[in-house]
Amino acid sequence: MSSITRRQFGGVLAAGCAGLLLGAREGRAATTHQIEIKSFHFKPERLVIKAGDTVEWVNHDIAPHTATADDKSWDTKTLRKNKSGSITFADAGTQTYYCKFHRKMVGEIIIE
Ligand SMILES: [Cu+2]
Repeated sequence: MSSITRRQFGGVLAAGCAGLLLGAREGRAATTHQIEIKSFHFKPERLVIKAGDTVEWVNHDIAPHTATADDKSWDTKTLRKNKSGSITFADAGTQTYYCKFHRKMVGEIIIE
């Protein structure tokens, strides 16, 4: 599936079948990883994924939260209680992020 473009990839993800998609890079199945937001923490705070994988944040707190890249390159926008937001990471690297409402809430995603 190396010919698939990032835009097409994102479009298909939006259709809700992320778990069945092939990774853009290696022809393997892309995975969706879940990070729970509980008690003003991202759980896990540090997550290792593969390029092409998706991360879904689910907010279990009453307070609204976000997962916002330190470099502002991506943002789940505001997640209210029991809402979730997903970001797909196409490129290898390290992404650090925080919650816009609670600056002490931080997390890290390592994309291999
Ligand atoms: Cu927050």
